Amino acid sequence: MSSPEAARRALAARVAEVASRGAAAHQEEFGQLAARLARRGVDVEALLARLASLRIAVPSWALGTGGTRFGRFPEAGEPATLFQKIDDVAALDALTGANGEVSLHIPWDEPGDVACGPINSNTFQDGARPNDPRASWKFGSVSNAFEEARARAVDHNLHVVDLGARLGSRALTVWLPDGSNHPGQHDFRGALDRTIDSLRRVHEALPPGWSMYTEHKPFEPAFYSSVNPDWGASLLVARELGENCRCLVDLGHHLPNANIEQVVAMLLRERRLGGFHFNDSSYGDDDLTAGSIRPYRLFLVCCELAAGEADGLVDDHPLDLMIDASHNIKDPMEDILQSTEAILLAHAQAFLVDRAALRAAQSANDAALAQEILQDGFRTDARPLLREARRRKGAALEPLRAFREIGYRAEAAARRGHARAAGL
Ligand code: RM4
Ligand code: MN
Ligand code: MN
Repeated sequence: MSSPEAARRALAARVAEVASRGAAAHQEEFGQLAARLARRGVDVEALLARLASLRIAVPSWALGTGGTRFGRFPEAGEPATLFQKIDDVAALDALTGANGEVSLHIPWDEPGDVACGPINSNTFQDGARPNDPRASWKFGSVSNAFEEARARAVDHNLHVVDLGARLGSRALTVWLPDGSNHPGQHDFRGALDRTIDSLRRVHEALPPGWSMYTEHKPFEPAFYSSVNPDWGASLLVARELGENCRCLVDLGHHLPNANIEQVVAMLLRERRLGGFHFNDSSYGDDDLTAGSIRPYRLFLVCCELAAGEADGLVDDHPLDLMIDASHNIKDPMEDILQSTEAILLAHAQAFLVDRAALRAAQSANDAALAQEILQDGFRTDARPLLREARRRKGAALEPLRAFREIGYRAEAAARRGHARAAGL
């Protein structure tokens, strides 16, 4: 049997072989775009280097088919263990050159030995004490009225930090299920006080160099109120906890028509933006492929990131970019490849916006020109830049097509059968 190292080398060789077939067509398209951009004064090499440096972490919980409360339809060949998930992440990275990091969810993916990005605690399920009224998380975790339930939630987060520290992670993402289902059920102020008090104990125990990210969400699983419902509350919590706490923006965690790009701008201004969970949605926390419903909004978010970066607002803390999607009917890896492509493309288009010209138009109150400048970036087909950045890394020109051509899933199905791992 071949070693994992040999398997990875074989995979890279197959990816390279597929890429070589499209090389001539790519060179022609890239050459034309690069020449056009250079004439406009774009430093194409610098842009390629910036694109090549983007890292999009893969959530361990998204490597298997998710589903809804109505049912799940898992495919053969899905990973059954964390090690198989890590193999899938390595394959995604071989294809995109941008997915080298995994974001683990504890206890779903309590690992052996892997390198990881931000690590996630889980107080929304309670396998340990579900029916113990003083200790269960049924009525909340860090905000619970009972001290014992809160203490368990704090301990769980400390355990996750401890694991993360051993794995080389540098950040804890805290998304809380805490909230209420019925008006009057919660003392809003008391619940927030208890939340801050509990999270302070976690924040104070963070190892040096670590960050904590608070992830807001307006509803679900609680349907009347959430303890951290929006960016304002998230910022408030982060400020009260201290300088190592920042806010994480999950694009699906906003009420309809919320101006998420403005939220991003505000958090950047406060230097409290920690990172993203990228996905897309029509209705709520749909967890659909990034950029599949509102690609223009994704672009506008990336424009704020590009502007914040240019203005030095992320110098002290690079942003953690992650996917948080769920795959009900698609092959999970194919969906992650599509999300990764959409996120990279939106970044590339945002980097292409002539920011000096945009600022001049804004200063002159020229709304029409400002819009033209912005949309010029969005309307540029920047895909040849992504392909070139990948080509230079030995990754695939077209990751999704290559994924199919190398027959990754069929081979995984032959090896793994129909078992599947725990998770969403
Ligand atoms: C939540 C939130 C968290 C994710 C869980 C599974 O809605 O988005 O980030 O960890 O779902
Ligand atoms: Mn999320
Ligand atoms: Mn979510």
